[in-house]
Amino acid sequence: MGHRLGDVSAPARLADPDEGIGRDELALATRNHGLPLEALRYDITPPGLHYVLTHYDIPYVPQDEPWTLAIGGLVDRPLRLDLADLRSFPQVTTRVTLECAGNGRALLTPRPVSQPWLVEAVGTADWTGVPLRLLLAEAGLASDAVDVVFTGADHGIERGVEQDYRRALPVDAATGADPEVLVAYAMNGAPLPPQHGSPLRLVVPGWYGMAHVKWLREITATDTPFTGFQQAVAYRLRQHPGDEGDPVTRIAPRALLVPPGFPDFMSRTRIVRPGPVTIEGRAWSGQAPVTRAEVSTDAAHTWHTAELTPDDGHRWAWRRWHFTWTATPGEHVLSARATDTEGHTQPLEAPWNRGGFANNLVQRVPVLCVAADDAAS
Ligand SMILES: Nc1nc2c(c(=O)[nH]1)N[C@H]1C(S)=C(S)[C@@H](COP(=O)(O)O)O[C@H]1N2
Ligand SMILES: [Mo]
Repeated sequence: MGHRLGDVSAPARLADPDEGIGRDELALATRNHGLPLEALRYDITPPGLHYVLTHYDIPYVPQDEPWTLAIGGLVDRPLRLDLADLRSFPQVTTRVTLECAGNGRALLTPRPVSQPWLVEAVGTADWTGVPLRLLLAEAGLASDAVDVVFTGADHGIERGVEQDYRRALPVDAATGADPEVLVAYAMNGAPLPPQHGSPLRLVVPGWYGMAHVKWLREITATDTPFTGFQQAVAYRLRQHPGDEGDPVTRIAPRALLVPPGFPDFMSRTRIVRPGPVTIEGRAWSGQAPVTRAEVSTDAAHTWHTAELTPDDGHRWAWRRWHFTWTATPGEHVLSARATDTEGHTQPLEAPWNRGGFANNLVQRVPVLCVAADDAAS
């Protein structure tokens, strides 16, 4: 490992002021698809509509191939567990809204050149697996462990550094009971699909996607903070290349609209008819439970309280909200905003950092209201 094919100290590139999305970004965007926003209607995202992000290749793991999860490092009893071993532990199912930390990146100016998400890097699933804290207890986690490192089976190069996909959690987060981190073997009651980490992945409720290591094959406890690429170089909030930057952790609040009406093919502008229009969407926050969703129907952002569906106990999943708008002929901009119990909410100016992480800018949805009689036939 660590074979150098470039310069890791070279920062990721920012696009020039008028530079369009490049072929390299397009190549990533075709592999890593988003949630079609109309699928925000479902409580649980149907198979295939959940967003996908994979840095390197999806490992080829035939269904009948044996898989071993190794648990080692600073533990009293290193373990090697196959899927049957994992199924013998208590099983927990948690509904979790997963969002990529890079969601919103392509809306930034200047644009960090990477996976160019607009707002659609999100999805919700019921994940089933073993609580990580039980596995670490079984292995006898040492009291001086500070980080728990998770290694995926995928391998690639990032800014010249060859590596396995690796991320760590601080011991407190790894052993916590609320949220409870899962080593998951099922998604929506079925074995994990290849693109979502078959046969095993980590699920860290409330945290941005990078923490949920897919194709999980190794868990290692360490007595020093993990300094791998995805921890110390990527996923930090930096204004300048030399900044140490705070680590990206929990999901900032966000609300999105189910696109109202119907779209214009190229511009994606939404067309609605005059009169009452139900505006609905989802709101979530990994920082604290969402308590408020608001809607604005004017460009000046006058906020109106939307109705949140009653809390159904799925703390780590998005909540539905709805609002009735009386549409009048002409052009409009619709927005929504989520606020959580700790008062975190969404900004009207994009929070910029070099990686384009955690941009939870309020969404703006252009809508054209026309009577059916006036519509082109
Ligand atoms: N092994 C591995 N795990 C990974 C990744 C990866 O590239 N390799 N990508 C991470 C990122 S950045 C995100 S956003 C989520 C995406 O999970 P999904 O594809 O199941 O939606 O997986 C995370 N886990
Ligand atoms: Mo991500």
